Amino acid sequence: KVHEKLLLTGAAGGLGRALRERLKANCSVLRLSDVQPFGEAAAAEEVVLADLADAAAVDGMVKGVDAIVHLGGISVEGPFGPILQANIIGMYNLYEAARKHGVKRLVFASSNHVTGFYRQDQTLTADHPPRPDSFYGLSKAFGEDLSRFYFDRYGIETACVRIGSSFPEPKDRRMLATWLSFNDLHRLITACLTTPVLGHSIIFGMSDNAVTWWDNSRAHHVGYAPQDSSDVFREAVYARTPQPDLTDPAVQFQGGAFVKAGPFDSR
Ligand code: NAI
Ligand code: 15L
Repeated sequence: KVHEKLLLTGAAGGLGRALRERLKANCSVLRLSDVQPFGEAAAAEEVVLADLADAAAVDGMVKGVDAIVHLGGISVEGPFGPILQANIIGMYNLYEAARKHGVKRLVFASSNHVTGFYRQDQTLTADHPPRPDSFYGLSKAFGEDLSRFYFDRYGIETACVRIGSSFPEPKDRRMLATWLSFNDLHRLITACLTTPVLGHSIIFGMSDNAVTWWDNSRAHHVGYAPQDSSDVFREAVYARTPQPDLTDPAVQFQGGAFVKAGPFDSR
């Protein structure tokens, strides 16, 4: 086991639940955290409930771990207030705690919505500037910059994984390009946690899909080799979904429906 104690935030969420068993192979003890209760700790597990917006709670959550997989936060578009608390102030609290407690490596669940306003006929590398499609995407862009600052200033390494769409199966035509299987997600996180020199890396979280908008050539040092592909679902997805309307922004842009969300009157 490479890590003694690994912290997984967002453990009650969709990806947290998918990774709970898988990540046991990566560490001796898996500390699970979320703001909402999700049951008891099993053997070789710890459970710590914490709101990411609460600095003292986050400090306690981080103390004693040697690496962090950070999935916690608001995972969809919505009013700015909750995103500010969980994703922006939450990232600051997490990295301050990591700095104080000597955590040297994190994997941050960033999102394809950092670059959601690029068109679907553009292929991006990690060198393309962000073009967030939402308050949510903006908060992930902030998280990428914040983690880069903590690397440049304090040497804390982070992999910003711009997850595409990680669900059991691709749900629509867009997800044929963006799909990331749970097993590939685990492979990617494992690669980020174990590669000798990670630095501050941005990597697109996708399976080996034939249609893709992203090029991971800036991240060969991570050593991620996807083994799944959305291609096996293509026929079924085409059969159950309508012909795309090419004038629809959700079809033109990589972010899909996120590019049309809002506006939100309340904060
Ligand atoms: P999810 O919404 O199912 O899980 C997120 C978890 O974070 C929830 O259990 C929620 O209770 C927790 N959380 C929210 N606010 C919190 C706070 N203030 N303090 C502590 N915990 C809080 O989302 P999912 O799908 O599991 O995604 C996990 C991460 O991956 C998220 O950061 C999301 O933005 C990112 N991501 C996921 C993608 C996907 O396809 N599933 C795609 C791109 C990014
Ligand atoms: C995300 O960032 C969301 O967390 C997830 O729920 C999906 O909407 C995904 O992006 C996507 O773009 O499909």
